[in-house]
Amino acid sequence: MTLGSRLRSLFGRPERNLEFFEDLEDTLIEGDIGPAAAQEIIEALKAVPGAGQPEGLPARLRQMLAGYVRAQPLTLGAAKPNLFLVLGVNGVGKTTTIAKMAEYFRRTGSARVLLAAGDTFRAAAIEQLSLWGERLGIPVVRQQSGADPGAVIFDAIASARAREYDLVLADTAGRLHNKAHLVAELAKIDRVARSRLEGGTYRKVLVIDATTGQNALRQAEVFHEAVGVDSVILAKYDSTARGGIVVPICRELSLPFSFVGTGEKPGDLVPFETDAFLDALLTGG
Ligand SMILES: Nc1nc2c(ncn2[C@@H]2O[C@H](COP(=O)(O)OP(=O)(O)OP(=O)(O)O)[C@@H](O)[C@H]2O)c(=O)[nH]1
Ligand SMILES: [Mg+2]
Repeated sequence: MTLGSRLRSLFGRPERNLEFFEDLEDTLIEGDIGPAAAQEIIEALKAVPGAGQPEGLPARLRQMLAGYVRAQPLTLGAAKPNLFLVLGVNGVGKTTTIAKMAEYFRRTGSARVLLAAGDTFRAAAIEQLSLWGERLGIPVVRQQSGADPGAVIFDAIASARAREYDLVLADTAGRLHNKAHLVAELAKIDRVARSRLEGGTYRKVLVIDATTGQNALRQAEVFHEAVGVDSVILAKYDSTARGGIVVPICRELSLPFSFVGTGEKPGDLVPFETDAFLDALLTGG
């Protein structure tokens, strides 16, 4: 059951007693809101005058959740090229999200976009990105499988500068199971990126999969600690309305969300907006 449908049945109960608040807390925790936020919310809701009355609590709950959620658009600076380095564990939707972002920035900002095949590790990752490039008519800077991802991104920045591209979207491999290696590799890419960009906006963008729940918080912690994440994208917020994990990521790590992925096609990416997110979270399903 989705958080939305569970909340609907809870709020349909006539009583606002201890049991109601306990069940509400459990429901929020099971909805990935996290125990700390759930507890804060319950305390605050109980303290609302007339909390025993059936009315008013859904709106107050929504208001509290809105207070945790941070939305911040990803935007391009005037200096070229800008670089968005796309991070995340295997299968969350990095490569697809890159294709969608390319399409988004081209459509909304007339940006000239270049893709960098920085996932040189997974078999077929370079081909997958190249295929997106062909479909969208967007060039892809690539080297052979197994190449140094830092070198690929170095090349991509040089190429973007020479050809006056606005934005480089760089793919990376998501090897969370080998944390030491991941940290070392990302630190190296990060050094290359910072040393090669001349004033362009550089953002490290983490993709999480809305359907994975609590695990996504752990992923965000690991990547944030490793290289410092600037922005998070919530992918796969279409099939289920599971997305409560946004709350602890914003609350505990102070990270903002920039986009929501809502499907597998290039157009299936929209800017993250708190109201739309909460509509889907609280009333979806
Ligand atoms: N429904 C849905 N599917 C998505 C979304 N984003 C990505 N996918 C699908 O999720 C699967 C994995 O996407 P990829 O983009 O290959 O993920 P990745 O993180 O690059 O994966 P690796 O390269 O293996 O680490 C693909 O089947 C995508 O089509 C989304 O927003 N909604
Ligand atoms: Mg990929």
